[in-house]
Amino acid sequence: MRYKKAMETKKINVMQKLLKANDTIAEGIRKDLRKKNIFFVNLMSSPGSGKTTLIEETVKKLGKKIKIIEGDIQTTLDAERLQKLGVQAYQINTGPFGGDCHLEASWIQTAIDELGTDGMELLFVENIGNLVCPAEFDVGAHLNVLLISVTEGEDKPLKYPLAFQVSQLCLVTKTDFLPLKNFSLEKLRENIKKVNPACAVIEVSAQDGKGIDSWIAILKNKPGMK
Ligand SMILES: Nc1nc2c(ncn2[C@@H]2O[C@H](COP(=O)(O)OP(=O)(O)O)[C@@H](O)[C@H]2O)c(=O)[nH]1
Ligand SMILES: [Mg+2]
Repeated sequence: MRYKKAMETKKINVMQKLLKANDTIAEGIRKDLRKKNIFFVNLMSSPGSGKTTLIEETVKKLGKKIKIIEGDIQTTLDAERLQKLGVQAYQINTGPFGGDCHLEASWIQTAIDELGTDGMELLFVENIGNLVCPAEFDVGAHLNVLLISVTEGEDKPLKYPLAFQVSQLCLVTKTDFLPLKNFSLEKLRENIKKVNPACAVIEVSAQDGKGIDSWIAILKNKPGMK
């Protein structure tokens, strides 16, 4: 029993050290990109909420000054989707290294070094699809954005509060599905407010273009960078 407790304490210490080291690297990334006037946005969501699609729509509007770091356990599919639009995208796969479900700041630094910062005005990280682990690791972004699609249910902010608490903006995606769904936007907004009253919320649809102009305006305004 005492041995188990000692092991647990050791585990907590290691995790705290790991997170502290990660935070230091993340802060360095944030400062360095701010100096270079590069706005860094971290997109988090469940798999399939529309992260890559939103980046595609953003690239179509803002062009090639965008670079992207893609996080997935396996495949280079998302990086390939974006490269087709003529932008630089760097794929990180965690599968060969144990299948981590988050990205760490040191990996982001390596990816930035590989991409180079010349000509870059906006950097996206598409984090690994889930509402748990990415919220625990600061990647050095100026803005954390949480996407939640209308097909996921209004209860997710209550079930996965940390993901909503570390985000300054929540995008409710796939609103074109609303007429087909038994889903209350009001209830979702209420639940987001319960866990993070400061989180801004906008509704978007890549299908019919709803909210995309507001999203682009937010990116141009660079909240969190100044
Ligand atoms: N109807 C609808 N489908 C969408 C929208 N955004 C994304 N999708 C679809 O949802 C699926 C998952 O999108 P994807 O961008 O790959 O999600 P990711 O896993 O978060 O990167 C794809 O089939 C997209 O075409 C949207 O606004 N409306
Ligand atoms: Mg994707």
